[in-house]
Amino acid sequence: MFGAKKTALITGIAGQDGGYLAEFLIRKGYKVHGLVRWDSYMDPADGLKRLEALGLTDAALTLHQGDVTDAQAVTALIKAIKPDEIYNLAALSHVAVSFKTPAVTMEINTKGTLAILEAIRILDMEKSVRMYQASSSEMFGSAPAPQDENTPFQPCSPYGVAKLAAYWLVKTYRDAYGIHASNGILFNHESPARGEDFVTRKITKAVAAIEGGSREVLTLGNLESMRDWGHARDYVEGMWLMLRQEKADDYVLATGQAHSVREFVERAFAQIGTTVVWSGQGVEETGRDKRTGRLLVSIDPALFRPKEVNHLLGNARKAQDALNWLPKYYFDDLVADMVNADRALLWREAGGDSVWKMTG
Ligand code: G4F
Repeated sequence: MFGAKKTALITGIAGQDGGYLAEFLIRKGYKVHGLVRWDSYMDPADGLKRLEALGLTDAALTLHQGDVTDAQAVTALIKAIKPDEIYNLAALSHVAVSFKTPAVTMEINTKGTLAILEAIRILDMEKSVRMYQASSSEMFGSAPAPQDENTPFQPCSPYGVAKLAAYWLVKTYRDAYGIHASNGILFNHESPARGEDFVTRKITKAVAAIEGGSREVLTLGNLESMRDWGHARDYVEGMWLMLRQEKADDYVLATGQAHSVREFVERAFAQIGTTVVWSGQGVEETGRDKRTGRLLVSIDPALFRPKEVNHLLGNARKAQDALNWLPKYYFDDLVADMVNADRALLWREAGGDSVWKMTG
């Protein structure tokens, strides 16, 4: 497809999207470099497990230990590897955690982005590199659904505010210095590689464990929030497509369908043949197995956030028209993929196997 091999740098390569994007780019013939934070590097069994699971070992890509908040080191790395494309996926990505660590969230999510933009400018790489910035639908916050590129942002969390500041930095550097930098405003995207502290994976892991008998009850917070959930595999392709455009721009990626956390729970249990019936109100609400009456779901007030984003529903029309991007996975396929992957994981663990193929 290309003459010379293209070089890409992915920050946050150890995360869900980082792994899928690295796999995608390697298949496209790229030489991939990844920036990995010290704690992922020091505990490779845990920190690099997604890359290992995708079969992405050191032979397939080059990992660099570092941190996006270290501006000098980021500049030195970009100078050394001279990437054609930079995908900035490094972030503190858990919204609830951002309420507990707001300053760290701003450091990583905003100043980390600034470090990359400044490196491009300082190194005079404005015309030689293209940048993708992982912006987020969380920036829409309490803006009424559906949301698209023209919806005014109303962030509701330190995470959303930090991502919005980074979004504006990207636009500002694009306009001021002519840098080819695009914001992907991605709605929630999940997969079997999703972290277990996000609600979808928490649910699918618990459903598999309840089915397998190793767990009793799933405990959740707000069941009513609506999210537009897609599959991470579809979304990394969208990131790459944004950098194929002659002009940098900002794009929403979403499925155009929203479901509540409650519906996700129901669909996930349906995947193992269980119907959930609900009773009670608020924190007293419970979900039980319709057939046996067994308690399956309870509510913990500690899992509610200081401020909630109630309804995210994306309109990805612009990406469809300009990038020819359409998701392949919708809600039912996504839930099925995640529950089945967690069932398989449990089987392998029960058989003494680790799902993550470790290489010494
Ligand atoms: O899975 P979540 O933690 O994802 P959230 O907050 O929507 O953020 C994700 O999507 C954003 C895109 O819009 C990304 F930018 C961000 O990095 C991240 O990937 O929570 C989803 C919903 C929330 O309303 C939350 O209050 O689920 C609700 N929820 C209910 N019980 C729970 C739980 N969330 C978590 N994490 N854990 C619970 O027990």
